Amino acid sequence: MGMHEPRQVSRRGLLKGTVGAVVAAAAGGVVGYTVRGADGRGADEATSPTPDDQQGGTPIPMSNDDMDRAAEAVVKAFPAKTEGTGGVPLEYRMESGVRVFEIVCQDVKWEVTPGQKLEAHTYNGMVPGPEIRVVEGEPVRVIVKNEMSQSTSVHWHGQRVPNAMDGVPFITQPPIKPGESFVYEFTPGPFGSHMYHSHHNATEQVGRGMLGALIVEPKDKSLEPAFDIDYTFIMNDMLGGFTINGKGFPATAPISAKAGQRVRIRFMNEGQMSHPFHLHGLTYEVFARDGYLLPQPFRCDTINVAPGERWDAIVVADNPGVWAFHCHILSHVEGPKGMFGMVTVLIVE
Ligand SMILES: [Cu+2]
Repeated sequence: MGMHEPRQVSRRGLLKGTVGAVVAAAAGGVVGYTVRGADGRGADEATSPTPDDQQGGTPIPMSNDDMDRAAEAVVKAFPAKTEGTGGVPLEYRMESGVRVFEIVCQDVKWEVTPGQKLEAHTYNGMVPGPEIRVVEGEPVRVIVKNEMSQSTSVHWHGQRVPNAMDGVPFITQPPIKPGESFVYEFTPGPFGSHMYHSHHNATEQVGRGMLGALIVEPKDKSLEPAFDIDYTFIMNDMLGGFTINGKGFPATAPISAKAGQRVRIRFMNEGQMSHPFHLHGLTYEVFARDGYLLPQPFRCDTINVAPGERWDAIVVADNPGVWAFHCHILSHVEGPKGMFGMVTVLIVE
């Protein structure tokens, strides 16, 4: 897909050294140009995604009316139906006081936007992998079976696990070869919003889907601020381009709240670029970074989420409407054919 097509190579050559997005007026209409790399990484960046021609460097000759029609059509298509939902809570069983989870690493086709079915590496066939929810201090066992054609491993990102459970091949364990299993055991902590992901051939394996949310609830729930609804946004920027929870706009999921509700949003970045998430019309109260409570929560409307980081915010739904909610690196979200990638909405009813 995308990044391997010759079209992309010529784009990179054409635009090498160009910075930012350019929309140039041309005789007889408007020619839209978009350039990846608004975050400074440049147009020849090798691992960068390009889900379709909306964000590459090829000039798209479009009349103004055509641009408006395309922008309207993609918004009207939202939320578009695609096969597969990621981040589904993972069931567990109790064995002698231990919460036991099972994960199978599988190669599947994953539909990122309608009709865009791509080769993915997954946990239990979904992107992101299933949400693992545990409680601080209550032991867990995760049995990982590898049914892929590549070796793999699982790293518990943000957890203070015993060294042998850290999931880094040749540093703490041998790789889990195809057909093999590995059993991870640890006692969760610190609490907060954490992640799990492959630590083997990770550019490809994490890029193509081997990531998930590891949510550690505090033993003492009063330590975290109160909330009514709990949403997780995991960002990635390889498989099918710029995604929230494994989907690109218009297939991203809208989130909603009733007036006055306190909405918790857990931002997690499993991608290779920073993604500053901007919420229209409302305010974040950011209270934790990487699970750790901030000494003083702060307010803002744009929170930069660097690769590997997690940020937790409360949004008080005090302004009714359908509010755009998106990464503010514009080449990750909007081009001449309208919005794509890391865009969703927060509906306040
Ligand atoms: Cu972004």
